[in-house]
Amino acid sequence: MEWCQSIPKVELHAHLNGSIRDSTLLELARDLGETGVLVFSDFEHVILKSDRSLVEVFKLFDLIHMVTTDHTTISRITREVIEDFASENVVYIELRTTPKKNKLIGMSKRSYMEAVVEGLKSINSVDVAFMPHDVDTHSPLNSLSIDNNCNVTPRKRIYVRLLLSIDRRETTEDAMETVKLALELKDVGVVGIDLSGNPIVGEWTTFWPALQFAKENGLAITLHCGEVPNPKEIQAMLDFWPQRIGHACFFEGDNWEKLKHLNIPVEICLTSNIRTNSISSLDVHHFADLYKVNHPLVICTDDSGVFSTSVSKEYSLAASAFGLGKKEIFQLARDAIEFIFADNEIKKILNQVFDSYVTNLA
Ligand code: 6MZ
Repeated sequence: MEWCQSIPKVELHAHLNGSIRDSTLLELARDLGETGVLVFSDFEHVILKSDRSLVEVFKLFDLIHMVTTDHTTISRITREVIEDFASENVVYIELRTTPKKNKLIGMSKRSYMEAVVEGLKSINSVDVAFMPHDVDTHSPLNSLSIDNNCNVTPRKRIYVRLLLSIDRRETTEDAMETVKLALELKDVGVVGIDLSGNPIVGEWTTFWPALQFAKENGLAITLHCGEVPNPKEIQAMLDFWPQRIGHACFFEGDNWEKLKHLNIPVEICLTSNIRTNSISSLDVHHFADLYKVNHPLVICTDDSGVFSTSVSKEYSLAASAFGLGKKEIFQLARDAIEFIFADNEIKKILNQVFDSYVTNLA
């Protein structure tokens, strides 16, 4: 686990509101409890529960969203989530979040995203490079920081890109609004679109026009795909040919073969799949089959807060469950660079980061 923490890592499937620290959630809920908006003890009970079905997870998200409604909180959780990933040596993250509207507090999808960007700008404990032009101005490797006692320590650097999520509860118009916003926010590091939300809600045909529009306009797409058994939808999603998919738990027959044939990278979220009972145990997890045939894979957290996990824990779990050694784990972490949505310049930088880790060990 310690070793998994020490290596550089790439996180490509992390939902902002699923990655909040428990301590922050409880603090926010306590504040709202005091104003009578919610009953704190009910909230505390749900937050600290460790095993949840997929249905319960989505009820929990509704609760989380109740306490993270305002702009200031969105900026705060963005800051904390990025600090947490950077602290375990995640060197590149694509953080995804669903832009939300709330007329009561004057929040639009755009102002929600501006709050996310404010959160990124407010981080000073680590170097955060999220604007596309940051690439030219930063050296790829850790910089140095000097404290009041003149101690020099390397400062961690994390490259951040954003994915805007379409929630499966949304209409075609809502989805289109998110895609247009993503196009407008490319200059602050938005690189793609995610389709997520409760997999038993909504129809693929509702989201297709917006996703197609996104694709035509150069945004990369990742879809939550096969989180529940729905072969028709899985087939339609594969026909759409997204750049990546998340989960892929309930693939069978032709769809499974097609996934392999198309070589679409899969974002694997081990703890999430087990905790939501999508997969009964790691012994039967599809990671093993895909890994065996060299299918492109990336290990991710999904919701590090909700599932009490971290990227390091997920790698450590993969190592023990599938018998992978340090060499294989390091390669797995490094291979993820190929599947990021940011441009080749960033890929080059990330390769240097991994190279320098190896050089420093030698
Ligand atoms: C599908 C998920 C998810 O967008 O408010 N989300 N969607 N499957 C999952 N696996 C368990 N985990 C999270 O983050 C929370 C939202 O992300 C999606 C859900 O829509 C959830 O409401 P944001 O930052």
